[in-house]
Amino acid sequence: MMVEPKFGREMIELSGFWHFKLDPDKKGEEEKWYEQQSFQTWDKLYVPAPWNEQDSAYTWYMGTAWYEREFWLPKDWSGKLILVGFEGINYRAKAWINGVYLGEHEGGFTPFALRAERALKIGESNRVVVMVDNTLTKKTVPPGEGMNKTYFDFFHYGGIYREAYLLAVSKLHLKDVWIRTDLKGTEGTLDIDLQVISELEKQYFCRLNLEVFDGEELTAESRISFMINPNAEKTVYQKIVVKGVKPWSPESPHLYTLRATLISADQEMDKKETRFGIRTVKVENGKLLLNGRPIFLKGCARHEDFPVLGKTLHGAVLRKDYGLMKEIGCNSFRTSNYPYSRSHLDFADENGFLIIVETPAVGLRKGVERLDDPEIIGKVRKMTRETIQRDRNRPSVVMYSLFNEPDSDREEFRTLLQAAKEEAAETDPTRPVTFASCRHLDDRALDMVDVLCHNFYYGWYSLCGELEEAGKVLSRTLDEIHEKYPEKPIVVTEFGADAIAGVHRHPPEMWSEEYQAELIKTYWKVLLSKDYVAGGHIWNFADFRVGQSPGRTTLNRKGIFTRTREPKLSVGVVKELFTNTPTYR
Ligand code: GCB
Repeated sequence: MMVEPKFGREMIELSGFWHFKLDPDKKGEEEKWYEQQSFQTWDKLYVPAPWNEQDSAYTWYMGTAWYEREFWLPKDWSGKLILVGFEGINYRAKAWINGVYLGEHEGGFTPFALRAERALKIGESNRVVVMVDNTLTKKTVPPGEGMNKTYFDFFHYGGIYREAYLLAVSKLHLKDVWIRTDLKGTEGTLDIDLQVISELEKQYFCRLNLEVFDGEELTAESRISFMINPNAEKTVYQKIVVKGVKPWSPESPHLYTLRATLISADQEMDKKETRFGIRTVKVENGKLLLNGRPIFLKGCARHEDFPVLGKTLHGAVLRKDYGLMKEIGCNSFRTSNYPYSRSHLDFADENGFLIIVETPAVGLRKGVERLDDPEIIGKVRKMTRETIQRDRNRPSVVMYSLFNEPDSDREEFRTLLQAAKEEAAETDPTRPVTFASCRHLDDRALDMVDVLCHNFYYGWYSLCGELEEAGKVLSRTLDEIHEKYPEKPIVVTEFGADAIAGVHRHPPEMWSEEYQAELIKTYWKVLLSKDYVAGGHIWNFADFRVGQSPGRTTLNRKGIFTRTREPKLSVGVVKELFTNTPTYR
């Protein structure tokens, strides 16, 4: 699986079997396991995939574990800058190559890359060792106290569960390309920031050739020249106008590619291709507008979860899920409760899905003593930045959700939200921001966001078995929220009921397939009756693994599909509801 489409650079993927060993007493660092020469006594696990479902001995393990593998580095990588990259390690990681410490990263859902050339042997075999620690505390983000005591409702997998790779770039290279788009009539404007890095000892004159491709056809181009100082970083800005634009939309998800070629001393130093779409997203007069038209988000919130693979959604599973979502008429989902993999969102760009990208800031409630604790604020800022930086060029991303169900009825939450908002605005001011609230009328921070997102469970956690009453309370609550904030569209980001596949009751009863289907119908009718509602997401697309508790029957069963994607009764109902709900209204 590619880390970026058409990376255009030299890469070595590190997928495959790695040696693996638990370190419950945390002795590994002191005993310098990273300097060890033989790993024959260690177990073997597949990467990428969490450790939990690869062996029953590891399923409930929380703590430190070690990974090791060897790889060959080709001779022609000499003289380049080399990074070892990890797309996702849950939760904390430290890495060594050939016994040399490279660095660490905290945060289970965002990518990181460490400089490696000082540790590497070119044209030889090399050894990479990674220590992973998935211990939860009240100060991790998300927080928790144990595998069955998470402050969030999904299984706490551990390990290297997204791709790992080595990447070679030249000493003068493009670190990042950021494209903001605007559209007026059929004319598109691209505001492009290109971050150039030089680790050369002399000042260099450079040229950047920018070419915009519509498929194979070159539709616009531009050139910029500049000087870059020795060992410096420079952000170069360029505006490009594209005429006769084919805008990106759910019904026509048209994608363009920007090819940036960096040239110095008549030599091509680097080339980076970035995929983007031209479209606008705005909140105006209480509506969420895509390309100027009020849009209605319909879909199911998701999780990255599948038997054995755990949090690693293999391309074949993603392909199947997108097929199913399209079949039943979805046009949207939220990456609840953390950013999903790049491939997950590549499909969204290609298939016209409207995505609310959520950061990993879930569970900031109950046991967390102070939400304005500087340590928590620091971690939330960093994860917000890393989440947005990765996905800000994607046309599918229409909103950032900065938290899921925080204690937003606590006054201190405003300080935390303010920090996350600042970070989001600095990283990308072009999308509306929100968070998923479960505090509704008691929420003290709704004034601070652009769109109101609410998770409702009337008829499940309250008003048990009382669907008619649940519908009335939902309707009343939505109206009251709307009265307080008439200028903000509302998206119902969660509603649902557990249904154990195969359990049937007439008349419908909680836990039966019929009850789930009836609840969805009841909610949908209410949502469609409010013109200030800009969408609804069923909780959840598929059943997913959770920790052990009396409220869960081994899985969270609110999926309309089972964990292995077999349909429950609701699927037919949802297909009917969604296909009869237009995308624009
Ligand atoms: C919620 C949470 C989600 C849970 C869901 C449930 O409000 O946002 O993480 O899984 O309810 O099923 O209880």
